[in-house]
Amino acid sequence: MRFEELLKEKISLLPASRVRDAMEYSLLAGGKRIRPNLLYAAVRGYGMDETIGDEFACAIEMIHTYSLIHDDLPAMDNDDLRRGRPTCHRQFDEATAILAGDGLLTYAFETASHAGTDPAKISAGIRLLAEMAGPSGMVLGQNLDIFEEEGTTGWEDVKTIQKYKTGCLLSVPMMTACILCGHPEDADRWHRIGDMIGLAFQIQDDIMDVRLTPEEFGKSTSDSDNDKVTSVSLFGIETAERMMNRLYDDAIEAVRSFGEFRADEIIDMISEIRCRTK
Ligand code: GRG
Repeated sequence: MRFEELLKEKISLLPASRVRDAMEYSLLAGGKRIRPNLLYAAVRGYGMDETIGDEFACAIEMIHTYSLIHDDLPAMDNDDLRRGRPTCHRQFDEATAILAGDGLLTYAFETASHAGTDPAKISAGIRLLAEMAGPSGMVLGQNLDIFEEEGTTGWEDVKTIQKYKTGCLLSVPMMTACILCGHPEDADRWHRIGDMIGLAFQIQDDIMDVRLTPEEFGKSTSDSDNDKVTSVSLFGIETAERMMNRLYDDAIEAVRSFGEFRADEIIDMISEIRCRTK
């Protein structure tokens, strides 16, 4: 609730325009807010007040939303449904959707730069966010997914794509939290944990893509329609489910073995993500 208000407030600071309306339409469309919630849970796990993560939590959700808007475009997945509503380019038009994605991406960094903490931490957080979202991270994953797809035949290829496309943005909340809380030495461990959660999350997406209708899923179930190579197409649903459970178990075990960190809340969150139905 507080986070929804925070996002609304950030958008309200922008001048009124069609692109602002489109940014707001997609950002406030009721996403699950997994990434900001992971960031807040990690900040609290370090014993700090969650509000120190506000600007970065908003920034990460803006970047996530931009990636969904652009992924849905005709030049990419050409999807009609997202977060249970028409995709941004269907609701507005293609040019506006491109601008809304661009606007969210750039505004994310502006927002993060306003975090009320030590400038060295802000700069490290911004650098991390750019690395994880950009051409060494999520953008690379999307590139591999779109252009290497014909050569993608095996699980190792699929895992590499998902590590970048999904894992990076699921690692960044905990990595950012450890930077903001003064524990940058934990970043690599969180990265490995985020990768496990990202792969488990993607396998779960693959399973839901074949099990659910677009209405139940809240987005187009396009992977199975497009004959994409996924965990389910390679191994079948039962094996994919076992792999997913193993990854979530391993991620929980890795969080539990953190020394000074209060792990309960992050573990509860991972368990909630594991039980998600959309
Ligand atoms: C366009 C650079 C660029 C990247 C796109 C996010 C992405 C990369 C593609 C979307 C397709 C996809 C299935 C990605 C992997 C799983 C994923 C990120 C699902 C959506 O995340 P949720 O379930 O969504 O957290 P909500 O709507 O709840 O925020």
